Amino acid sequence: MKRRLFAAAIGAAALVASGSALAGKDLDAIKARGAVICGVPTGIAGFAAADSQGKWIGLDVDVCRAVSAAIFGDSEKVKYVPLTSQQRFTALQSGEVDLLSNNTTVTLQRDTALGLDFTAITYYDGQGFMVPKKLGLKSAKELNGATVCVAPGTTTELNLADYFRANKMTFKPVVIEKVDEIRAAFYSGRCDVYTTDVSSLAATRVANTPAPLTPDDFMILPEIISKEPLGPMVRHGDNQLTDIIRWTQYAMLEAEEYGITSKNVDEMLKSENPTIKRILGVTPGMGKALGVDEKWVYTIVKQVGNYGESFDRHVGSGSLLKIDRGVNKLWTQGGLQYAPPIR
Ligand SMILES: N[C@@H](CCC(=O)N[C@@H](CS)C(=O)NCC(=O)O)C(=O)O
Repeated sequence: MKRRLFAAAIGAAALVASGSALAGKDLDAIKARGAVICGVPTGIAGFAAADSQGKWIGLDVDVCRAVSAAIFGDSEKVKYVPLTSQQRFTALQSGEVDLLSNNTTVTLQRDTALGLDFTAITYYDGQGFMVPKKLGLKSAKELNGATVCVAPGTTTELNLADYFRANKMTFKPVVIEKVDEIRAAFYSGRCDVYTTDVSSLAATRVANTPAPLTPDDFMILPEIISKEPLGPMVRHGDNQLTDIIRWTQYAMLEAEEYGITSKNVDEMLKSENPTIKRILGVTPGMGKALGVDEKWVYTIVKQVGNYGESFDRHVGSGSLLKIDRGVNKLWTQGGLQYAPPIR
């Protein structure tokens, strides 16, 4: 009996010790500072771009806002740091930002070799090619010998080389770090082709085509040459912060799945559905488990919206981009967006 008690005491001590080791310094620093510092792209319409008042808007921005809502009960406690693809990992490693919400593709090497972790996939993307229609191309297989604009430090660069090699074609890369300068090079005709994630190509075509050219002068070729699952990244070592960011994404998906929107979330507090009661904290427990307020999902949905609302508003049917939800539909509608249960 005595021995069993002793073993139980050691077990409890180990739990406490590991608990405090896992609730790490990054979350503490965020709380002490009173703001989340979020690394975002320098400007991709619909995903992360500052408006004329300097307010950051977009699907990637909503990830930061939702994390802020979960931690502070207020989606506006965010500082945005615009980063190029080349700068992003160093900025996170050095502690300049707390997280990246920066159209970053999950890959094995990034997850293992950088001292960084991915949380959840916020957008399933793929790499494509944009060309002027006047070139009269129908397929990426016709790009032999093309001059291709591409950003450094990206999966894009690697896939581009693989694709051309696999198809026995050659290309001349024009590698430019700043997205503004890539666009300028492409639109001035310095490159025949611009390659990156198709979401960014769609955004660039709609929002950045300089007059007198129009978006209709350009097309995205049909081939999608890679998988680009995009998601937020954090540093290794603060598992509680990682959990909060991961479950913030799942919360936005769960809310959509259960029909909870920014418009009806107050009504939904009265729902008899046990799952909805748990999600919204009417039945407590989930917030405590995550180390945030029980109303965390309520606050995220009220202030930011569910995933579908955010998608439609910024990049989908309610936006200029009009990107089809495609594989980013919920799994219940034939898509890949699937959140584990909040329970
Ligand atoms: N998803 C790819 C490509 C990411 C990428 O190239 N992002 C660029 C342009 S779409 C970017 O965010 N640039 C930020 C900027 O320069 O504003 C990756 O993770 O390597």
